Amino acid sequence: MTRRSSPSRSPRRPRAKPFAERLEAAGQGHLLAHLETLGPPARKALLAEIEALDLGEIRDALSRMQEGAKPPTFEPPEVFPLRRTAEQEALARAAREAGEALLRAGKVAFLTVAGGQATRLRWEGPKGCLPVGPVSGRTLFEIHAGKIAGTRRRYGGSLPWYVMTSPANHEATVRAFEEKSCFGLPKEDVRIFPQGTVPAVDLEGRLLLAASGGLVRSPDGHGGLFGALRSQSILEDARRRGVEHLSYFQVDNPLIPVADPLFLGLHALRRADMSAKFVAKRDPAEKVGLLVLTGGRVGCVEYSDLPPAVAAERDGEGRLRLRFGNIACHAISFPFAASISPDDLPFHRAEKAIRALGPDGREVLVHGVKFERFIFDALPRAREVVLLEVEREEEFSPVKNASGENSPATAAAAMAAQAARWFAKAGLPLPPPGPAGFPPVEVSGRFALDEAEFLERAAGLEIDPRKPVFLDEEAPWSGSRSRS
Ligand code: UD2
Repeated sequence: MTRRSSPSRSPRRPRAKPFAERLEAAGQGHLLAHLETLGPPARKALLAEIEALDLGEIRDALSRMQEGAKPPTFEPPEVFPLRRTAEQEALARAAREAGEALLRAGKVAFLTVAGGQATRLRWEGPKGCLPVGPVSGRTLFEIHAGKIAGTRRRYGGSLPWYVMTSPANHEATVRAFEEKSCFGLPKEDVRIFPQGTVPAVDLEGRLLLAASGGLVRSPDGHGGLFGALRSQSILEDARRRGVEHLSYFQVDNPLIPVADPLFLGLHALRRADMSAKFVAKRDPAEKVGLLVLTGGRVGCVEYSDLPPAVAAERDGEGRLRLRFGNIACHAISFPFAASISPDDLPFHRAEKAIRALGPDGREVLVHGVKFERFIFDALPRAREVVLLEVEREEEFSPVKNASGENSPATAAAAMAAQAARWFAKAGLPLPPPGPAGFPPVEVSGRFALDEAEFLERAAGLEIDPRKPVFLDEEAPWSGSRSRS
């Protein structure tokens, strides 16, 4: 919602009358009275903020969304499944090799979205600073950093990590990285950059004023990524480094492999623009977006936009007809990322109680609308898309809520369960389950990125099952480390 063009605008302050008229015409007349109450510096700042907006676009975004378009139809898309034919297995082998070659050649960058407001989590700091390691107590950022270090060690090269924050958690995120020396990664290969913001409005589309001065604004959603990649010169950095594919994942999922050679290879061999991973949806009510075919294009439909009767439909084999749960992990080719401009993605609205100044100038809770763009709305723009099915217990355990389902506790349990499966495969003894109900074992990405690497490295390991075990750093690691 920023002005794209500024036809014959004077660099000086706008003349009062046309500006006032423009505000009135855009339904923003209430701002005029407020401007009158401000001292010169605050007035100047607010004027500049309003001038930078495309007021018509705000009104359009609101009304477009209120129109209620004809409900679309959703079909199952073509996917690369877990149960594979011999032909698909052969393709998977070739793809894994192609993905590994890309990583070895330094043609991949890690891309994490870690902005947004962790309201559901009741957590003050950045979501990435949540401790979830079942034994180590490591944070989401540290866990991802460990896997990135493991990937760099395995494939060599200086694969960069781009981390998108929101203005509200940017400083805290930078501090968290600095305090731990970028978690052992070379500073020059880590770029932390903030996403943009969008003004919030009341239900009539009037801009809201913040008590701290200026307009109430909120992060522009993970779809704001494409704009931020440009404006924060991340595309430039990636181009300079020869990056061809972005391995995108969200900070809230500690199980996600940060750069999966199979996924990257399938994506590259198919010359796909943007690809996505999915897990089989558990039941019709599970709150997960669905990858579907709609209007002949692959897209993602939010669970809240899917009528319950459609969500419950079964196919001939008794499976959910639409079962392709989006785990928000994408491979994005560089030219495609560079081709998407922020305005290519629609705004979604979220109605919320928003703190803003009331007509009497005091702060109140206003029933209003925040706007967000979603990364998966870029999928229908992709000419080719690979949809790869993965095992939920190996790759998906997001942290969305403070407790219960999809919480730090379930993510810690999922990490420990994964480690326990690998231990069992390797014939290693397991400590008995602790008070949280799972055996206290954890494997850092620095030690092993997947089961195959774990089995290689675990050979000859001596484990003391009387203590919690955290396997990290150098391999082969002889011994175990306790949480303390
Ligand atoms: C998202 C998907 C959902 C499913 C699920 C998988 C949407 C609307 N829904 O659920 O379909 O795939 O993820 O986990 O996306 N973020 C930003 N900037 C923002 C907003 C969010 O960086 O302005 C980051 C945030 O830090 C987090 C991620 O995006 O890592 C997911 O955001 P969310 O938790 O709001 O998404 P959610 O739970 O609606």
